[in-house]
Amino acid sequence: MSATAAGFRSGYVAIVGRPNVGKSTLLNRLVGTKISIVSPRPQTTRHRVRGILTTEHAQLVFVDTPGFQTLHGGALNRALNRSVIQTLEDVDVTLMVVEALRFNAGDRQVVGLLKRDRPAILAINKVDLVKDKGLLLPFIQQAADTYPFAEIVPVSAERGVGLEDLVATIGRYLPEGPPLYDPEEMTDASERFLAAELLREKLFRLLGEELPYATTVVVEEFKDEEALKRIHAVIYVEKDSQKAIVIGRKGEKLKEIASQARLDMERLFGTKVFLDVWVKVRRGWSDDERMLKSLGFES
Ligand SMILES: Nc1nc2c(ncn2[C@@H]2O[C@H](COP(=O)(O)OP(=O)(O)OP(=O)(O)O)[C@@H](O)[C@H]2O)c(=O)[nH]1
Ligand SMILES: [Mg+2]
Repeated sequence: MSATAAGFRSGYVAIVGRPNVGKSTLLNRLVGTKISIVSPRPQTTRHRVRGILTTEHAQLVFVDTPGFQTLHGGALNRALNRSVIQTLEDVDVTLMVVEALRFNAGDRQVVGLLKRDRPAILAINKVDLVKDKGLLLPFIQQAADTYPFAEIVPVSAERGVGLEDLVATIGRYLPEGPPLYDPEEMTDASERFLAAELLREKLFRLLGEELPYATTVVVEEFKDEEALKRIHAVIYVEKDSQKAIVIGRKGEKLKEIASQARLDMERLFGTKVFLDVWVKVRRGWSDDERMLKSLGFES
């Protein structure tokens, strides 16, 4: 197998950054499949999601992380931030993501988390939004003055610009070694986890204001049947009034949420899906360490 040839490199790469800079979009684009959910709202990602990219020369195991933020308190946000900090300890290379021409206090906080004992590469994302490309060079210079990044690479995760260069660059900083995962694999996440996430993504995309932040999803049953997968999921909310909004008039909202999620699941799994979704109230779930644990969040 050529993958174990001399000079092959492999390792873990943490994708970190403040919320909404495009970390999950980048992971999906790098791996070539949607394994991490994406929405226009900050703080969409709540779990570490691993995506595997195997090339002729290297295997990069990306770990997508929640956007690091300190504006909101609460047990959930503390748990998310802890998981970012833990991930940084566990990886070989850090890939920090920022938005082109923006380097704000949130980005500086993330810089403060970087470990000086291992390489950090900066991806400047969303360059497709920069009309005057002449502004990029001074921005790169400014970023370089902020931290001793090993490399700085401009990209557009959405358009797929600069990604080959990024992959080759990261590869050079990984230790030599055989692949850590089967080269055919794209993620180690279970279908059950991915199903819960796809449903959660629809909550982020279809519910207004603060509501997505008051919701979480648990898949209670995931059954492989002959020609279909049977999935039973529960959307947890904080209060009765939120439950009514998620369900909507005559159940229309919930129907839309479930039907979009089902289509995504069918696309990802390549089979028919029967999806049954219930909405339940669990008062204060997002600010209760014990409840978070029972809902599948790492402590
Ligand atoms: N124009 C443009 N938009 C992008 C690009 N990459 C991501 N986006 C958009 O930015 C928004 C946030 O993307 P995500 O991938 O969810 O960002 P994230 O950093 O994972 O966010 P959190 O998980 O909330 O921390 C979405 O609306 C994406 O479509 C890009 O290269 N160009
Ligand atoms: Mg994300």
